[in-house]
Amino acid sequence: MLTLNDYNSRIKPSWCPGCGNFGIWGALKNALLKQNLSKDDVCLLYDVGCSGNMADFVHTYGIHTLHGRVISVAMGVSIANHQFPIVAIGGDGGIYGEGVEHFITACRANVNITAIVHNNSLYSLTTGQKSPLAAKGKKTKSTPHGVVEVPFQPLKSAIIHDAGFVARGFGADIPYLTELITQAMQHKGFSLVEVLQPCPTFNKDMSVQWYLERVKKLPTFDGLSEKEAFEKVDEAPDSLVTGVLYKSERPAYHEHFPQLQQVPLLGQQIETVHIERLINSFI
Ligand SMILES: Cc1ncc(C[n+]2csc(CCOP(=O)(O)OP(=O)(O)O)c2C)c(N)n1
Repeated sequence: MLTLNDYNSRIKPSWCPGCGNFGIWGALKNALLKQNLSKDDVCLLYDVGCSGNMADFVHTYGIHTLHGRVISVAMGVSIANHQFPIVAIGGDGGIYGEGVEHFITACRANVNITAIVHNNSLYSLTTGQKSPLAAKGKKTKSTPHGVVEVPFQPLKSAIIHDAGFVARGFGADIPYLTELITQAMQHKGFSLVEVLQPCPTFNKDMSVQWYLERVKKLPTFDGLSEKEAFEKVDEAPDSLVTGVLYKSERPAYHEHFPQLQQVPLLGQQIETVHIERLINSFI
């Protein structure tokens, strides 16, 4: 009989008191338990950041990757074994900044992974520089006169590129986030769960209270049309929509390859590779 404690490592979280990462950590473990996945039944991959530090606090199969690279490594794991539940965890800096090309590729490819993006609108591990989601004009350590660029639009980008499942949650609403992560993991194809999270240490003007006044839940888990989803997203920052914004039933990446229908790549008989012949073919 699995319990939540089975997912804990021996290391206690080192996040600041009040960090939104605690809620995401709790919801993720709830979602694993709800699906009856043991530590050997799932692979969690982590980016580098306060978010990625979760690698130390969770006890499952896992890989702590490089900054900005969690989605690309997760895609590789998925191509090797698309039947295995795979979750990529990272911050808005890593996934939407340095890793943005991998993010868009995963949406386009509809590769069978779930990405959980800890969105605190900042680089937190490196103590508070702007991220691609920092609002125009926001003063941060690296932008003392205010951010010049308009923010990246991850939810709209995921929808435009027809990702399988696009949702947004709030780190302080653990039961709702548990449901969103569970549904995302069950959905075939690329699933994005972006999570609004306060960073009480470096992003003081976006407190839990600030979020509580703005976060609005969608009434159902059915998903919206592209047009409706865009309209909801555009209500920010006065209203921050949470819930399942969009679902697409198009085939996942691996379903385009007949040779993967029966057995994943990992289980296939691969003929002996003559490495010299292979190298010579490139010369
Ligand atoms: C290739 C590379 N670039 C930059 C860094 C420095 N670095 C480490 S964490 C980080 C930002 C983390 O911000 P985010 O991804 O939003 O995660 P958070 O800490 O907010 O959870 C940066 C720039 C690095 N370690 N490696």
